[in-house]
Amino acid sequence: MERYFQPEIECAPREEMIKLQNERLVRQVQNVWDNVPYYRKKMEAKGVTPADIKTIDDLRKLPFLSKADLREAYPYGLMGRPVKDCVRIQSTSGTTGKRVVAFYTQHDIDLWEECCARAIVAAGGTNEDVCQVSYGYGLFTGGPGLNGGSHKAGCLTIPTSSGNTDRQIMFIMDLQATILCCTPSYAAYLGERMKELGYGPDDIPLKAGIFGAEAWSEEMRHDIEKTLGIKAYDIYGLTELSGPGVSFECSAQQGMHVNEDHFIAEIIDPVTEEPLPDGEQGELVFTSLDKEAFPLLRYRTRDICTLTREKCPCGRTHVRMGKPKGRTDDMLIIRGVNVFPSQIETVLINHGYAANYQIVVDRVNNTDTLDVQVEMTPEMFTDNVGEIQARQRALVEGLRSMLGLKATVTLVAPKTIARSEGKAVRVIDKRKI
Ligand code: DLL
Repeated sequence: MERYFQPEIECAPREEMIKLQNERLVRQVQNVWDNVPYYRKKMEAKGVTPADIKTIDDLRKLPFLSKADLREAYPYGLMGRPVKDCVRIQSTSGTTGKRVVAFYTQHDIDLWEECCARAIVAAGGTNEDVCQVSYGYGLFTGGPGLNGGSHKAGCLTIPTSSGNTDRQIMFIMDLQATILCCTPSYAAYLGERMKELGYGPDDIPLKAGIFGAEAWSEEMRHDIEKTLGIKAYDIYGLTELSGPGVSFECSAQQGMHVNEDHFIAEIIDPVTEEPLPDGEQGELVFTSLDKEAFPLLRYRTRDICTLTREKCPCGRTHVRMGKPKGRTDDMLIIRGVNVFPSQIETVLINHGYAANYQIVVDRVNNTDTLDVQVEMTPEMFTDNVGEIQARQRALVEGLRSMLGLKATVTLVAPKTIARSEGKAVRVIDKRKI
C-alpha cells in the first residue's frame, strides 16, 4: 500500500494546489520585490511589477535567473532575509565555476527536510527502518538533506557520509540497514564491493535505495536493484533550490513528483526561452514559492527533461518530471551531434557492462574524437584478442545506432577506472584543457 508523509498535500486535488500556488506566488513576488534589489531591477527592466502577477499563469511575465546571475550577485546579493534571520548555508563543489552559496532560515530547513521525508516515506520508510545516509555531509546538500528527512520520517539514521566503503558495508550488515541514500554511482560501487565480499542480494538487508545528484539510466537502475536486491528510487534537487527533495519518485517509478506546494516547474526552450507544453523536452525552470532566505524566481537549472501531468497510480497529484538527461552544459557536441553521457551508459549496460566507464573527447586534425573507455566485468575478462575485438566492434555498432556517430571503444581490465564516492566524473573533454 502506498504511504505518504503529508497525504493532504501530496494528494491534494489540482484546484486546491493551484489555489495555494497562486497565493504563494503573489506573496513571494512581493517579498522579492521588497527585499531583493537585484531581482527587482530585473523586473523593472522588463516592465513588470508585483501588481502584474495575480496567478501562476502570469509567471511567464517574470524575468529568468541563471547561474550567471548567481555569480554576479555572489555571495549575498540574492538573499531575501538579513543574515541575522539565517541559520545555515550549503554550497556546491564549484567545479563549473564559482561556488553557489545558498542560505536557509530555520523555516527553509524545516520545509526542505519535509520534502526529503516525503521521498523516504514514498520509498517505504517508517519508524521501523534503519536509513543509512551515504551522501557527503558538509557543504554538499545530499547528506544534511536526507539526514533531516530520515529523522522526520522517524527512521533510525546512520550518518556515515560518503567514503570508507568497507565501513559502510559493516554498518549496513551489522545494523541491518533497510534504506540506503547515496549517489547511484556509489550505490553501484557498494554493490560491486559487497559481491566481492560474498554478499548476494538475499544476504543484504536493504530494501530500498534513494539515489540521485547525478544523471543515471534506467539500465543502471536495474543493475543496482539486482545486485543489492532492492527497489531503487530516484531523487532530484539542486543547491540553489534547497537540495535533494525538489522532486522524488514514488512506487510507480515513472517520473519524479515535484513538491509543487514549494516549487513551480516549467519547461522552456533553452534558445527562445518560451515555455513548452507538457511532454516536450526542454530546460527545467523552477520558482521557489515559500523559501525565505534564498527565494529564486524562474531559475534556469540547465537540466534537460520533460514534465507530465498525467494521473499517477500512486495517488499523488503533483506534476512529474522525467529522468533528467543531463545538463545542457554536460551535453557534448561531437562533430555537430549532441551526445549525453547517459545515452552512452545505456548502450554499455545493454551490452552487459557495469557503469564503470569514462568518455574521452579530443580534437585531432580539426576533427572531434570520442573514445569510450569501459571496464570489462570479471566474467568477461580474457586475453583472447579475437574475443576482445568482437566485443569492441559490437559496442562501436551499438554506439553508432544510439548516437548516429562513430566512436572508438577501449576495453580495459576490471577495476582500472577510479570509483566515485559522490558524483561520478564521466567525461574528460581534452578540447577544453
Ligand atoms: O546534487 C542535490 C541532491 C543531492 C540531489 C542528493 C539528489 C540527491 P547540486 O550539487 O547543486 O545538488 O547539483 C544539482 O545535479 O541540477 C542536476 O544536474 C543534477 N541532479 C541532481 N539530482 C539528479 C537526478 C544536488 N536525480 C544538479 N538525476 C542538478 C539527474 C540530477 N541529475
